[in-house]
Amino acid sequence: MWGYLLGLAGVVLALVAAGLAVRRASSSRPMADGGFLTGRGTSYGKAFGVARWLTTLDHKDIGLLYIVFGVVAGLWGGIDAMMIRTELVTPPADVWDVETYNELFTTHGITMLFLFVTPVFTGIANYFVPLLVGADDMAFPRINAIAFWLLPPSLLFIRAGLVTEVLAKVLQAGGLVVEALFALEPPAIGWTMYTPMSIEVGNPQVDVFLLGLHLSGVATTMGAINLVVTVFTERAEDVEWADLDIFSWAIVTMSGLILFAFPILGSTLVMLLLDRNFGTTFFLSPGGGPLLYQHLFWFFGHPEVYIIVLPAFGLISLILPKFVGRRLFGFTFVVYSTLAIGVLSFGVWAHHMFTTGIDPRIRASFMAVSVAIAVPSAVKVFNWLATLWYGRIRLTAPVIFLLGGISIFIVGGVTGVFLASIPVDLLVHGTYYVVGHFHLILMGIIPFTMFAASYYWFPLLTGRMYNRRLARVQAVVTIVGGFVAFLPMMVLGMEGLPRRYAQYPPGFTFLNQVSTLGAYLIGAGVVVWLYNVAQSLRVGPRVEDADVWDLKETDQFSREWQWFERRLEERRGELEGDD
Ligand code: HEM
Ligand SMILES: [Cu+2]
Repeated sequence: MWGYLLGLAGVVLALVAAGLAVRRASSSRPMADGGFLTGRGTSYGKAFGVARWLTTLDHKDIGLLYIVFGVVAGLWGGIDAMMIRTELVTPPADVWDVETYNELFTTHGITMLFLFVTPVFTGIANYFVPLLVGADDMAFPRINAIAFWLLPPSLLFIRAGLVTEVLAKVLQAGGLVVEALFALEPPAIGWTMYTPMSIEVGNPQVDVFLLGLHLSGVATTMGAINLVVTVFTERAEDVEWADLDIFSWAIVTMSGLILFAFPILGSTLVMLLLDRNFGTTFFLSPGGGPLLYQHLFWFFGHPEVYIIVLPAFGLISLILPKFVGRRLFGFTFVVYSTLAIGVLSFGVWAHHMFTTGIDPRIRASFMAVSVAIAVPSAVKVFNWLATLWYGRIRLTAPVIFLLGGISIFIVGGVTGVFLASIPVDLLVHGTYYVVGHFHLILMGIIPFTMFAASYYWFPLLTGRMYNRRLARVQAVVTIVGGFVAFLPMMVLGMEGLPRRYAQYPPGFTFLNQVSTLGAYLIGAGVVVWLYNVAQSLRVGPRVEDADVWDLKETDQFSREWQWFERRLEERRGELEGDD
């Protein structure tokens, strides 16, 4: 088992090293300072084709790699979600068996949080933060590449169970039986990996999974350090802190949270691995017990929630004003509320533990902070609404997505305040109410702002325009799907349906079917998005004028668009030169 793992890790490292060596060899400009990019411009010699993507150090290329990787992982996690909801169409566990169901919600949760959201936002940050702050590239281009290339192996480790099973069956069909490949089954321990279950489960894939998760944490931390250093040290001279755009503020705060939260996750995972394999008792009763695990996990886990929503808030605050023709209302308040959320998010972890029997006095103070953290979130909502007020709203696809996202966020946020109140939590803990609440927020705000950003920046990213009508249709379908999928869950939860069950009493059938219908609508929306992106990449009309959204009119033609304009002009110059 361990030999197999070490071998795999060795291959991965060798590939990364080889990639960097090729990169170094093909780089026409030696970097004597060990990879710290100085001087202007990043137009050092680029390789072509596949080699270019494998060896690139350009923040824009790496940003795109992150985004593509995250989308692929998100599709995989989304398929899990569709499979979960398909199972729940009928009361008995008849579509997939109970074990498969448990594996599905485990891999769905983990994949969405660690391999979809974080990489996509890191990718957007990689592409745009340097442009927005006027930096030539990220502070450490090489670390940037390494951080990205750790992700594909961590995805494989985390999801190895399914991959190895398919591989094993293919080999078996060819007459070759590899026992080791059959030994790995997808983990079924929930994304929170609560002890003692996660320690006692024999499945060796759990160890591979924990290592993969650890690896993704290392990658995320490296990326975060790079983003913080970039904003602090690589800003152009004319970009003071007061001029820093709202998205970069959000990214700096997110990265700061990562630096404090992910090391805790890493340590916890190592302790878990030690308990599983080397007889330690960190999380067994003679040692710290399962409660210690939960404290450590949620000390990481709650900030993680904000790690993934802060960039979404940042994108809303950045994009919304562009289509309203007004500056963001109360810019400084939005910045301060971002920072406040960042700090407070470390003080609320025990609201995930209200029902574990911790001291009621401690519990009450966690309730107070949990309710208090709603204030800076509400500040943001009020600022968005004030921005919309008196604005000339243009109903483009990005705006429809943002409006849908804000509305869903309001519902999800308000239901969260109830959840933060101990008496309510005692009632609905572990029910579908919780699933409904966090999906309204996670689904409503994260993919929605990603879709909005993908349309808003599509011309800049690809030089082409997308199909606007199709995009608006997609926005409406996805928003409707979001409400239809997750509002019924709130009701199911209040009626007492527990989460994580593959089967349920027939009385809950109707609402479950409605919820599944909503999920399929979201799935259809994603397919439409993929189609639109693929088609527009091929045949979308070329963008000639960088001011696609008439931003000059309202004095919001920000740095990334100015960069795009320069680039279009350079292209044009080159073309004319050719004639
Ligand atoms: C079409 C979209 C989605 C659907 C239909 C969906 C559906 C579900 C369902 C039915 C569960 C299982 C609940 C249970 O039995 O406890 C679940 C769990 C979960 N989902 Fe989603 N989901 C979607 C999108 C997302 C997104 C975008 C994220 C994160 C950004 C996410 C994160 C999670 C997490 C963390 C869990 C917890 C797993 C657990 O209970 O251990 N989901 N989802
Ligand atoms: Cu929390």
